[in-house]
Amino acid sequence: MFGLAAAGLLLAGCAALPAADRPPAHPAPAAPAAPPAPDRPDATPPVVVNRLGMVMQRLPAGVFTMGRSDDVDALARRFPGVERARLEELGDEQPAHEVRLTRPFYMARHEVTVGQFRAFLAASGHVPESIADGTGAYGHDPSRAARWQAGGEVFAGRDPRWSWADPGFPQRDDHPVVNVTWNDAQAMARWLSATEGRRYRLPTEAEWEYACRAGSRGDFHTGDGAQALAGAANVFDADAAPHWPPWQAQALPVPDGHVFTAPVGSYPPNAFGLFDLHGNVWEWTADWYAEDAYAHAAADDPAGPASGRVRVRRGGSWHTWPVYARCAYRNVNSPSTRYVLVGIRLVMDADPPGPGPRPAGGP
Ligand SMILES: [Ca+2]
Ligand SMILES: [Ca+2]
Repeated sequence: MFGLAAAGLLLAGCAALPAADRPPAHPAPAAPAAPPAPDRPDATPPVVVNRLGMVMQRLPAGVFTMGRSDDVDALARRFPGVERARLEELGDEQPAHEVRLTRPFYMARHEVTVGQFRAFLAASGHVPESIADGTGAYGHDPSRAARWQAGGEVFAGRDPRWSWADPGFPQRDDHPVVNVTWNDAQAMARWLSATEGRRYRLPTEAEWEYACRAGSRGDFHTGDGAQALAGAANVFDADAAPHWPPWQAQALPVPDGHVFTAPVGSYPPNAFGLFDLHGNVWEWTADWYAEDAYAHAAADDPAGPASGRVRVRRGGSWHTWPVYARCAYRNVNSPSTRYVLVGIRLVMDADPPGPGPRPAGGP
């Protein structure tokens, strides 16, 4: 019945159209095939490499389940060494909910490297926040690590002796940059947007988790439980544990080859072709944090709360326990935080650029 009625309405609608808008009474002859346009580059190629050498990987639009689907008991079975009270604090990962990202977008295959950040500073004149405000950053002080007991500050700082260029452990140009603030990330995205003619920005939380999962549903893109990270990520591991003995029980039980940061791309990529979403350095996202954000999130392209005090970072780091390197885990910092575990990964809009570059992100 409904179908017939709807068809009648459609026919009535057709009849009312002005002649120019009516469907043709007979099939129109096929239009000649449009000639190829060799002078117009594809606006959305699979990969774009920018002037800093960042390889931007095109990710498809899609639907995924954001957040953790199961309860604390199930999580405790997968992470038996973690105190129950810690697992019970993870309510902000729920409720799991379906999210639709309606547009394709590009994400950098790798975290921003030390070399890329240095090139950005040289070309843009940007002064990193830790230097501009004179308070410095954090660093690894081996003598402090030896005295450290769980509960205190693990790293030394803030101190002007530490910065993005020196976090107190060796880093080459292909290591991920650390001690960079959310505001530094915004500045980098703004500069790239202005110079590349494409809109660069930080990923939303939803985009980050979608990218991390790459179609998987478990704790990690490689599966469930800490063991799934063996050979797959740089986290707090068997080689790092002797440097921070109180955390020994939480370490990945096998060596991952790196006590501190690893060169980006040292482990296999996920199904989207992205590296190091788990571990190496935490990655800033665009979103303000709210503990109950998922209860109020839009189903399409959620962008987090309209305001807040702290921004979300994701993915864990070289010093992070496996349980906190899961795709679903959410952590936060103020936008001016600089730390030895926190870095940057940028995304780029796939939409064809408009008449001029648009501003990147919020304030
Ligand atoms: Ca490690
Ligand atoms: Ca990472």
